[in-house]
Amino acid sequence: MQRLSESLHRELAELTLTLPRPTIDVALCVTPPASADAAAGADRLAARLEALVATALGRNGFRSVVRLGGAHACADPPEEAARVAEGRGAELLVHVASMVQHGRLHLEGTIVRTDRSLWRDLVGGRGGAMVGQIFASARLDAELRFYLAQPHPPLAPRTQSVLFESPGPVLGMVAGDIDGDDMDELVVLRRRAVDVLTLRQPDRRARLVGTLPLDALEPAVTASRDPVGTIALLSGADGGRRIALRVSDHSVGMVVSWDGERFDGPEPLSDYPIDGAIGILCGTVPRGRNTFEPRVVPCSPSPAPGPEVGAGPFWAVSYANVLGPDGSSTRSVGLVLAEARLIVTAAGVTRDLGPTGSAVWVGDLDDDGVLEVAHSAASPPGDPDRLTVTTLPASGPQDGWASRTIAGGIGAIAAGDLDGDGAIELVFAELTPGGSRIWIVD
Ligand SMILES: [Ca+2]
Ligand SMILES: [Ca+2]
Ligand SMILES: [Ca+2]
Repeated sequence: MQRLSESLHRELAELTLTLPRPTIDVALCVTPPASADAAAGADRLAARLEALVATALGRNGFRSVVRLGGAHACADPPEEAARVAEGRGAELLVHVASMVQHGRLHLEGTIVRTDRSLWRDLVGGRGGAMVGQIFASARLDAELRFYLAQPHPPLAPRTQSVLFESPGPVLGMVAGDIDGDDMDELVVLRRRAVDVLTLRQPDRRARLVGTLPLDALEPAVTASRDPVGTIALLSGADGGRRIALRVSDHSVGMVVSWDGERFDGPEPLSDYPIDGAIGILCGTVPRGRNTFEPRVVPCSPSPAPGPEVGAGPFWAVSYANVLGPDGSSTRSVGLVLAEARLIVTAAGVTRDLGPTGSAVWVGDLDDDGVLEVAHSAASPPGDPDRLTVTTLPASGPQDGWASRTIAGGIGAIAAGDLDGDGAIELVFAELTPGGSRIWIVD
């Protein structure tokens, strides 16, 4: 819902630029998706979407928003509803249809004028004519699935296959929509480059669509050192996402962006970026070490202290805001301590999940509002490894599933809806003698 709200706000902000004056009275009607008709949630969803659009209209200076109230008032064609809207004193009608397709909720709004004289005098023509359109779309998260009575994707995967062979060791991976096309990309950090991969229908083959060489920008870590590297997505107020990364203690951190065709940047960033979802947080590595100090800090130039993440140095950390069916958000942290124990804090409760490898990811894999923790095995570096997923409801850890055992160690884990079907895929990088093998479980 938050995503939809931000998306609507941006669309309406553009639309207001084209209006003769922004402070006008509008009427609003929203039709729930046909798939919600059978569910008890259809009316609640329509009311929720109306509230969402009304908030976005209010934020954009529309003077008063009259809700026409439910599907019966949102008649097709919009000319009918425009007459009702005019009777309620509105100059414009925002007529929104919603539909569920490929695991996403789409909103399509037509903005039509009524026959109120002032508006007609300004732009001419008859009531019912379209003056603008708005579009918004969001993946079905736990909240939308609850309202729409849509089933959750299965948690346990059916297949495990190689997605991509990457040259050199992978230091970190993140998945997210970095170019704003509503599809998640996979961003892979190597010692000397960062790659953008896409996985698109219909063939669902991984495609390397961009590579930014890092050698030209900064000296990369020498092969003899144990590399330390981190990568995080920073979410901006405009809904855009930038990539923050650092490959070694010999380099500096940087922020770059990707527009779908090329990289832009870099801007410098202090320390090692480790999270951009709950705040732009950095970790620090003392010189000569390869574990992080126990405190994370807001990335430079902000001077404020950050949250404590644990009692001692750590290998890796993963943050998530898990959305519940009621729209509430719960912060979760997964932490791999230097002594190789996995510590997870969710809803204010901290649990020790026992021995672990150095790779960790936390989040809601199946959009049911309950946290999952994915981590590598507590095996010595270079030994065979496997990925384990544990579900962590308030009552305590529950067994999830484990991947097939692979020959090399797992260096990084990421998750996102890479193929655009609405369900999240989990990917992990296996370090091999010649480079890295990126696996996908689906
Ligand atoms: Ca994208
Ligand atoms: Ca879950
Ligand atoms: Ca998917």
